[in-house]
Amino acid sequence: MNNEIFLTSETAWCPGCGDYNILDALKQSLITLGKAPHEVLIVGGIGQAAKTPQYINTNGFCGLHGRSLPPAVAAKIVNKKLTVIVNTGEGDSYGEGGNHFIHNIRRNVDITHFVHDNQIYGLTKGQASPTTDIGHVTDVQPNGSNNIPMNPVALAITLGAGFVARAFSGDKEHLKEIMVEAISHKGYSLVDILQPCVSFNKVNTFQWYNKRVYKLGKEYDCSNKLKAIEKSMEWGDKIPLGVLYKEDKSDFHDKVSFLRESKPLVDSEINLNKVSEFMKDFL
Ligand SMILES: Cc1ncc(C[n+]2csc(CCOP(=O)(O)OP(=O)(O)O)c2C)c(N)n1
Ligand code: SF4
Ligand SMILES: [Mg+2]
Repeated sequence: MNNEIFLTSETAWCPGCGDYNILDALKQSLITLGKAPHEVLIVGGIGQAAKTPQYINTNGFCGLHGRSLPPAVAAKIVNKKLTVIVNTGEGDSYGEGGNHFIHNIRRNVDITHFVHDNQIYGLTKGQASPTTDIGHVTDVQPNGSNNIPMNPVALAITLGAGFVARAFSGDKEHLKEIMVEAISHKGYSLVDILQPCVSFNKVNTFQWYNKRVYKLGKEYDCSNKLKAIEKSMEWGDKIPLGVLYKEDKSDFHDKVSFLRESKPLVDSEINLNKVSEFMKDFL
């Protein structure tokens, strides 16, 4: 299988945008895992990152802003054979979709969540997002953002997520390795991907991240939750990249016996007599 299999048309992203490497790494990780296009569903909400389903030749779904996780969860529940991957922005994931983010971690449905975190609302031209640092000046925050930025990786670990990682779109090979590991993980997996927006975020540039990011070494124990929380709090002069926390645990299908034992809906036989009987209740 080669890269061609996941090729699609041109994108509407700006030249130099950090989203390109994420799309490339996503395609390469699917090839590494031997996935065929029909076995994969990519889901987005609304935003620049959320356009990803339109730029890759797999099944795709774009929902509403902040509502990328519910359709992804629904698709996985009715078809456990499908590899379901959400690709969307940090505004979509942690802002308007914040409630879904929190409760989805608690449910632990086996989906992968790649957040293109550019610390800005890209599509709507540069307003502060949930991860914008304090003091960051934008057109609508002329005195600098004064809200405390969210720390999605620390939040996910404390909520009980079984796979939490951080990657950087400027290091495509490392990003691909993390993506492969995240997709292979059973249960919800989060990868917060630092993604420069070259048009509307003039602070958090490729150079800004390059100066700060470093990879977690072999000595780092990603099964130690307290250490992982401590590591996930690191931000500023030093930003760790890699799998911060990993734990095998029961996923949603394991916990619901009907789902565990039944076939995907698409492979189930449909008894039209029973459907007609059921429909009579609505007449
Ligand atoms: C329900 C709803 N609320 C708000 C918007 C406006 N809106 C569209 S994209 C967006 C923010 C996008 O930021 P992010 O999710 O970080 O994605 P990016 O464009 O940065 O990749 C907003 C607020 C919308 N389209 N629909
Ligand atoms: S506005 Fe920013 S996030 Fe959107 S395509 Fe351009 S560089 Fe990328
Ligand atoms: Mg954004």
